[in-house]
Amino acid sequence: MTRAGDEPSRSPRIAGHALVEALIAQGVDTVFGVPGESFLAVLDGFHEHRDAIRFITCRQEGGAAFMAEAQGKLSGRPGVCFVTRGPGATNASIGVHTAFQDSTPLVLFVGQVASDQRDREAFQELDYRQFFGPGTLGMAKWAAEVQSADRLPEYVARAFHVALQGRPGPVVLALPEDLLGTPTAAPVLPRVVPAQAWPAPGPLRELRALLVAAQRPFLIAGGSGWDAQAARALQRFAENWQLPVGCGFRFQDCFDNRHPLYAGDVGIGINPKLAQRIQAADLVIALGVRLGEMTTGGYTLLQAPRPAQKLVHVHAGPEELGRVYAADLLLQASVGNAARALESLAAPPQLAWREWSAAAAADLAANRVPQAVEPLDMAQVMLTLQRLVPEDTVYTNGAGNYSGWLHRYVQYPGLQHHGRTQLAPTAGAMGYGVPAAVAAALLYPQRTVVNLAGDGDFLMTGQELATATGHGAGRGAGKLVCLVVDNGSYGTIRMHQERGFPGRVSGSELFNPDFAALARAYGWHAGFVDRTAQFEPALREALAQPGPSLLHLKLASEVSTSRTTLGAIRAAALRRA
Ligand SMILES: Cc1ncc(C[n+]2csc(CCOP(=O)(O)OP(=O)(O)O)c2C)c(N)n1
Repeated sequence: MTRAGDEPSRSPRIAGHALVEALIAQGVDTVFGVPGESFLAVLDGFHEHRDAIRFITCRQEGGAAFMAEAQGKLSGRPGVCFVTRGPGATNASIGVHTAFQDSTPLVLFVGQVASDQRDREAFQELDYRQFFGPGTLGMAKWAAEVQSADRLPEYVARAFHVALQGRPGPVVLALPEDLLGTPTAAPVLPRVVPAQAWPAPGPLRELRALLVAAQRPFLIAGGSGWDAQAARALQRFAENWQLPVGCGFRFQDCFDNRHPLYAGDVGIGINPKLAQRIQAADLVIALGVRLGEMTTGGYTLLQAPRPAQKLVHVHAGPEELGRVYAADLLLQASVGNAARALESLAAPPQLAWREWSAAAAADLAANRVPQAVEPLDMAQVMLTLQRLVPEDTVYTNGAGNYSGWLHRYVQYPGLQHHGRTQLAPTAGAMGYGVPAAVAAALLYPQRTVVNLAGDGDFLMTGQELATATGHGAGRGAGKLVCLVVDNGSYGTIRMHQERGFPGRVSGSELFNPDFAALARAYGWHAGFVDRTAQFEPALREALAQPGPSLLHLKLASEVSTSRTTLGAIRAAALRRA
């Protein structure tokens, strides 16, 4: 929509405006970014169309790219981020890498030097095709530089197709500065509907035969591309066949964690009983999930490259099928189409593994019983948290041992109920949780959003608290709460040090600010908690605020993970030495 008013209007239409119109045609109503003089014509397009689309100004491009990544996860459509050339693009690269490893659709637009300055190493010049790939393993699926103003809609449409089709992921489009100011009459193209592969009947019959012959099957679900219908179909498939279901690392919301067939999360800090069960399975069906290092316990739950179990891998990306494992059956299909096809597979009246599935559920229940920890018990904190916040709360985190409490004790509802409720980086990118929470709060103001961050993790992107305040995040019906777990160290690294170099602390200690005072300086409500009993009243007070809140949780530095202490890790390492 073009706004008429007392401002000078631009005529003729320039490519920077055409780009914003192309985004609106794709259904984008919010983009995240940090401005640069390289894309002023696009910023002017956002001004022109401000009734239809908003530009959320962030404080660092890493934060902006994480916000767009979270947008991609939550909406299932590409998140959109705008950054300037060289320094802006390199800052944003963490979000591109995270989107790649999480298979999240994302389009990063980067201002580029003017065409007549290319290849001179002009100011902040970078070759984005070299920097982002796709030859660079694990960055962009496609990186391109728009070649003409009239072809801009073609590039945008292709970017959306590439981001969404097959294994979803990030795309980078560089925008030469001169091109953005060039007039163009190119029409916008329609909203992209991704092409999706269906599983063929023959392999489905084979899959059914493998299931019928199994004694101890196990299903691991995960990856991107899930929607409510797919999650419902997965649940019915699991119910029809009474299959125990684990969720791949940080895809914990694709199966309802409260369901009797849920067996736990298959990731870092896995329940040892669950790891044993997967190793003892005679058939593993991996649905939608990559068989990456975290989901395979470092390629030990399934021995690489030839697992002891029979393996069926279903994935939308042909490049994932057979990447590591010599599977017994490979199906290339989108997760939605695959789940619907699996749901229609008729199960025999007698199933050999009912006790096996019940035992998996019992192991999970036992794993959720906390051991008492003094003076601040993070397990109780998680249980209290989930009791007090609404069921559709979105939980976010970055990387660090602290996230283990979230994954172990919070029960994510299946995404058929409230869409995605877990925003967490498979790539283990520290600093993800705060921007992801800010994005979720801005995109869904009626939803409560809780970020759990480590003290190391939090300060990587903590400046985005200002973005939240500036754009009114957490001021709607939903609350925005950040919980900072302060153990005075990069605790995960300290843990690894104690395992490999016991007692020799090096480079892992932290000086911390007063997190509550810092949050107040950003206009947030803040509180401090160092005992379990203080948490419930502090959280109630936070949830009663009209705006966002931060609670500084001071943890004893001796507490290392949800299962053990530094002292115990050190003692075990010394015994081994
Ligand atoms: C951006 C980034 N830098 C470094 C690392 C390596 N790393 C993984 S966990 C971790 C420490 C996390 O510390 P903190 O957030 O305090 O959580 P804790 O482990 O103490 O619970 C580090 C440095 C990483 N994963 N991501």
